[in-house]
Amino acid sequence: MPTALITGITGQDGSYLAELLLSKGYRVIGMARRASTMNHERIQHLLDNIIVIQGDLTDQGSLLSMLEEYKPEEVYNLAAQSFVPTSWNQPALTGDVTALGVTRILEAIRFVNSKIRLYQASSSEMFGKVVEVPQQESTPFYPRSPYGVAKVYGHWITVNYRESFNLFAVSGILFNHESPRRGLEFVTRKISDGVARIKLGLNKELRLGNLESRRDWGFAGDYVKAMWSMLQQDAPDNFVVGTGETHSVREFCAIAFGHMGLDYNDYVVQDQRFYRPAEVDLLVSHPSKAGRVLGWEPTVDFKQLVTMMVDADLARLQLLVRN
Ligand code: NAP
Ligand code: F7E
Repeated sequence: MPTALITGITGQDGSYLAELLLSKGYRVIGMARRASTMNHERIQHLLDNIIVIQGDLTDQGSLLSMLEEYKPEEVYNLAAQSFVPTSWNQPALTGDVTALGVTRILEAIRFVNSKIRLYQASSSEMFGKVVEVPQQESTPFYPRSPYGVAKVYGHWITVNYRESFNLFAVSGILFNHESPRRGLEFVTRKISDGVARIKLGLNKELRLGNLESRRDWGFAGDYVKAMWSMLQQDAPDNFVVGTGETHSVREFCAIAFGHMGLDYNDYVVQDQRFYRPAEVDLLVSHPSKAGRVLGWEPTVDFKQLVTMMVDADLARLQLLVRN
């Protein structure tokens, strides 16, 4: 039975990846940081089948000791300060966790067992103010937030340790992926939750920022399959993963409200508070390498993703209202 360690197991992707690895017969170890209240909501249904241990990307010792104790063959580094607006309020913390945290994981692998395979969760935010459309593995980076800058560091230190120390370290450059488990502050989930609340009469409006920015949105459950597949290749590499389609926040709203028989124009209020100091206007992937080498392709299209999220939030809130 192979062992995999997932940092960021309590996050959206951590929960889907844990499910995938369990279904493949892995022993799954999840690293979670200590909090005064439990935040195991996304992995509650898995707790009997996985081992959750305390650790933190800012703490080198915790990373070293977990590799020594659990001896994983694969490490998936999903932990990060991942919310872009927070990266302007807490830029140093974002750099410590999202950038230097990657070096700490790489150092732990180098010292404990350099045969361990590492997946680093890189991001389309690295393309930022895009210099070519669509974006592929060779597209130069132009990050637009402290988060994007930190991810560029994480990407290059991964490549550097691959080249310096011959580690099997891959960088998955994933475009936005969403699900009913997405954090409530990200725009897709904010919209699906907002629509469901308006439908149930719990809210009257939904306040958003820039409706014109465009993203390449896919389903998180599909993307964790690409992560796993990258670690099963003969050699480590970088891969862009996305749908190859781009849609605006406005389009997301139109479908989400439309699905409930509502017109978004009647409810969405644009609010300067949700605009960013520097925006990423347009992201769209060219994922042909992932298709060719990994055999990966998305199974959920944009409309299915939006309606899946709205339906899930409606069902969740209906249950809450009833109780
Ligand atoms: P997420 O839901 O925000 O999860 C982030 C995880 O990191 C959480 O488990 C969080 O723990 C943990 N974490 C934060 N700071 C930590 C620290 N100092 N030490 C240890 N753990 C820490 O993010 P996600 O959407 O699942 O994304 C997973 C990874 O992919 C992230 O690295 C993200 O930047 C990257 N990424 C995401 C997307 C996307 O569209 N989702 C696209 C490209 C790349 P708590 O639960 O305690 O907060
Ligand atoms: O914003 C616009 C906002 O916060 C998407 C993270 O997973 O994906 C995510 O980063 C767009 C932006 O995600 C609101 O200005 C409008 O243009 O959902 P988001 P993100 O910044 O793309 C990448 C790939 C990651 O790696 C990150 O970790 O939506 N937008 N109005 C809004 N965004 C938010 N959050 N809230 C609004 O009210």
